[in-house]
Amino acid sequence: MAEDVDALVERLLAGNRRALARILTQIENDAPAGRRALSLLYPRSGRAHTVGLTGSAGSGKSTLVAALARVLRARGKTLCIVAIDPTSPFSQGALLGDRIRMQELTADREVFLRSMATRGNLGGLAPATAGIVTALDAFGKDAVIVETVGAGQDEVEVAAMADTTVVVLTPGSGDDVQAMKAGIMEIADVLVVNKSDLPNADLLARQLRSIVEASRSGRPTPIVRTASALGEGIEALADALEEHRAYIEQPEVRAAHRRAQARHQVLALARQRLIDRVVTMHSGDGRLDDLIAQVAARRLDPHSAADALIRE
Ligand SMILES: Nc1nc2c(ncn2[C@@H]2O[C@H](COP(=O)(O)OP(=O)(O)O)[C@@H](O)[C@H]2O)c(=O)[nH]1
Ligand SMILES: [Mg+2]
Repeated sequence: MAEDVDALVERLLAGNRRALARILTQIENDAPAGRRALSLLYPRSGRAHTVGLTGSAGSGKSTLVAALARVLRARGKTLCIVAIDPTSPFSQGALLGDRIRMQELTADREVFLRSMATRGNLGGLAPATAGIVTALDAFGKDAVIVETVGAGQDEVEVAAMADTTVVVLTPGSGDDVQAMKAGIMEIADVLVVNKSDLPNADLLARQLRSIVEASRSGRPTPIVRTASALGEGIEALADALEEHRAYIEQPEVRAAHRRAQARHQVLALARQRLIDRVVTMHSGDGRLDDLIAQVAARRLDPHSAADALIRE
C-alpha cells in the first residue's frame, strides 16, 4: 500500500487532479494511506495563500467565493476551493446549488473544487480539514480557499489553519455584532459586509468600524463591503486579501504566525487522538456508558466521571 500511496503523491505533485482527489478521500477517511500521504506532502506545503472564509449559513459565502475566484483568476492566480457544509451535500441540495454557481469554474483546469460534509462527530472537522488544506497547498496552486459555516469552535479551528481569515456578516441577519465582537476580533483578518445592497449595510459597517477601533491591537482589521450576487466589492476584497498576505509574509510576523499554526494543529490532533483512545477503550468495556448513566442520574458529577475515564 505504501508504494501505491507514494506513487499517488508523486502524481499529485506533478499536478494530477485524479491523484489529488483520491488522496483527499484517504485524508477525509483518516485512512493509513491518508496519513502516509500527509507525511510526504507536509514538507511540500506552506507555499499557497490559505484563506478561510466563515459566516452564518445564507450569508452569501458560496456566492462570494465564486465571485472572488473569478477575480483571482482574472488576476492570473490559480486556486483550490473547499466548501465544508454541515449538512449532507446530497440531501440538502447545497452541493447542487454551489455547483451551478461554480459551473464556469469547474471547467477551468486551474481551479480545483472539493465539497466535504462535516460528520458531526467529536472534533471531526478540524483535523481532516487541516489535512485537506495541506494536500491542496502541496498541489501547487496559488491560493486555497476554505468556505465553512461559522459554528463556534469550527471558526476558531479554521482561523488557526488559514493564513487569512475572512468573516462574512450581512445586514439585518440578526447576527448580534456586539455579542460576537470578542469572537470576531479574535479570528477575523478581514471583515466583509456582504449583501451591502440591502438596507442597514451602513449601520453594520459602522458598528464593525467602532469595534475595530476600540480593539486597537496591532493591525486594524479592514472592513470590505461587497454584494457578492452583484459582483460588487470583490476587487476590494481581493486587494484586502493580498494586503493581509503581504503583512504576514514579513519575516518577523511570519515566524510567529507559522509557530501559532503549528502549535494549534499539533495540539488539536493530540487532543483528538487522546479522546479517540479513551472513547474506544471504554466503549468496548461498557465503562463509558456506565459513567454516563451515573452522571445522568446525578450520582456522579461530570468532572469526576471525566477524571475516572482518563485515569483508567
Ligand atoms: N441581496 C443579496 N443576496 C445575496 C448576495 N449574495 C448572495 N445572496 C443570496 O443569499 C443566498 C445565500 O447565498 P449562498 O452563497 O448560498 O450563502 P452561504 O450559505 O453563505 O454559502 C442566496 O439566495 C444568494 O443569492 C448579495 O450580495 N445580495
Ligand atoms: Mg455555501
